[in-house]
Amino acid sequence: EKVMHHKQFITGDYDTTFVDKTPGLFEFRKSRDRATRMLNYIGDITINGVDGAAKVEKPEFSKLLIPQVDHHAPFPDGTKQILDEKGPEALADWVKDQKEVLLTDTTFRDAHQSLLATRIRTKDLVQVAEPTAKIQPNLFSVEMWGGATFDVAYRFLKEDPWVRLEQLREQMPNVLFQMLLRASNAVGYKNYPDNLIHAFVEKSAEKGIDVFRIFDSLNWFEGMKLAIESVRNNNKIAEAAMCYTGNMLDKGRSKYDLDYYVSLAKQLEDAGAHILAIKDMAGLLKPEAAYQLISTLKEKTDLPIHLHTHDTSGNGIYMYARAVDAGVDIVDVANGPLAGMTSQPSGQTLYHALEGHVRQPEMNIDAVEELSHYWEGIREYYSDFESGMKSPHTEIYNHEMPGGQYSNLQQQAKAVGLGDRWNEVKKTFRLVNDMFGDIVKVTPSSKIVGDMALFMVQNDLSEQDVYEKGHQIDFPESVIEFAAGYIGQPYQGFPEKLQKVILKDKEPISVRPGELLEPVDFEALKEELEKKLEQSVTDQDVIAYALYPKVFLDYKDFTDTYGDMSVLDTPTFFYGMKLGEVIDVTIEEGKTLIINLVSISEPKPDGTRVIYFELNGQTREIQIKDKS
Ligand code: 3PY
Ligand code: ZN
Repeated sequence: EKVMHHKQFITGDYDTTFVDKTPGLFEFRKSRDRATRMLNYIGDITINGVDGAAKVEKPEFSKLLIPQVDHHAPFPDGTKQILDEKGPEALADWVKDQKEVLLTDTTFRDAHQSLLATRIRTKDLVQVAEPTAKIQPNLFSVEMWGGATFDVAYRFLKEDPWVRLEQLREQMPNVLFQMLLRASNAVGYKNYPDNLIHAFVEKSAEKGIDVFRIFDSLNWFEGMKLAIESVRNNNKIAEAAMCYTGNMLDKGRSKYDLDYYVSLAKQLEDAGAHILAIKDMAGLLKPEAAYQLISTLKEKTDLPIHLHTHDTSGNGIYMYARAVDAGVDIVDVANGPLAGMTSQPSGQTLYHALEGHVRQPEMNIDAVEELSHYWEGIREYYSDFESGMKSPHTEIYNHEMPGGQYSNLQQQAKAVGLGDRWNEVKKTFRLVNDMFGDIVKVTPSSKIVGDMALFMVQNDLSEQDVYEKGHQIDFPESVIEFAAGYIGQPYQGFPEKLQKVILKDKEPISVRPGELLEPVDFEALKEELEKKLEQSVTDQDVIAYALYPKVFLDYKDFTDTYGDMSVLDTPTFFYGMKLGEVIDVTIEEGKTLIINLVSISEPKPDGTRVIYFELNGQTREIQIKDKS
């Protein structure tokens, strides 16, 4: 009652600052019932649209087609059982013994990271998890975590990535779960203290991750050792990745040649990797290069080889076919409707491409096509996040931007007014790469190259200008950190002349940044967090807070205000409701709310609108400030 009549509440203007300024009401807000908080969220989205985005009329979507599988039938055994019963070494041996090429399905992670800005929500993944696990029990793994999913879940989807892991694990008990781990950068964009990496790996393993694909954004072996060790200590699969960059076939560009990859692979094997991954994050690996690289690696190491690519150029399937001939053990594919372009090649396409080949992957193709009907529907939900790339893009071989970065950098360029100079930005991206000494470009090093490219275009700086006037220029923070050694050491070092220009009097470091960082005091951090939030927190919360303090607190703030909105269907989450629409929302097992949006008033002089809902048959009024 007291809360309902508080002036600020009535205006609907009650973000956290409201709580900070009026702490006496805190308890009341907390106890506001779940349904009211949910109606506030739906009301706000209906009137104002999602954060920052202009309000859009809710489109009509077709009904989702979820393949029917027998819920009572047990899950067929898969790779998960092999790992759990026999351990990672035996699993690696099993992989090498398979005649057919094995598949990792990336639909749950990299595919939507690369096509839809990582926006697919947990609900949309969980409802197809059991069908996927029953239709494709012979997958090597499902990649469903890591990379950008962790950050984006909290930041934009307002859901807890650990809950995603837990819920999917329940629905897919038979297939290995795989995540992408940015070595010392974990699932973030900077180096973290060693004990945070250990804690993150340990908790992820405990909660259900089996395969950790570990990469360093500069292919710096020193940066990867710790994560490999950490995964091994948890008895999970350490899949060490070499990022493929440049063009092995170009004899005029010899920095990353066959010998380079072979010697890195051997180092990773000696460090205890169970599987070797080739991570072709930009889709630069051409078919003949793949053939040479993989046949040589098969000869020079004993490791199974797992190949990852992005189909940006349109060469993905042919490249995979050559890799299969060379003996690759596992390749990454996505389900058709979320495949192609900046995503992975389609699994179904590969299946058909290899018909008649002794290594054709096993697939219940008709059932997999049923799954594709589901993903087709899901992709519609997220059309606002499409990058707009409509056709194969061979320019990738020039600019070398990773699959996930292209649309991101394009958005960033637009945001700073460089939308119509996009071609110049792409050219400058490559120029910066060459100025930096031709480096591996993948999160976070790719972001640094992007920052520098935008900076140069924005300030009309040529390469010459940078050397001549650079002493008076303040470069972007990320570029300075890179030149100072804080994201690790690039192969063959950082060009000295440019390093001096960027760093001025600052001295670069040459040790592993993690060695210089204070370990996280988890006890103290937990106390701090519980005090801040006035509630008890889990170990997972503490780890998330250590990785992303602000993102995590903003997420908690959201759930304090609105509750857990991961229970809403995706169209309602993004677009709110239409007049007269009825939805049902299961907020917990056996507890469903039927919500009807009855009417919306004209704005009052202060801009507030009254929204009338029917909630399980009872009228509810919600006041929302119209921000338009
Ligand atoms: C990530 O780090 O998120 C990537 O997908 C890199 O390719
Ligand atoms: Zn990728």
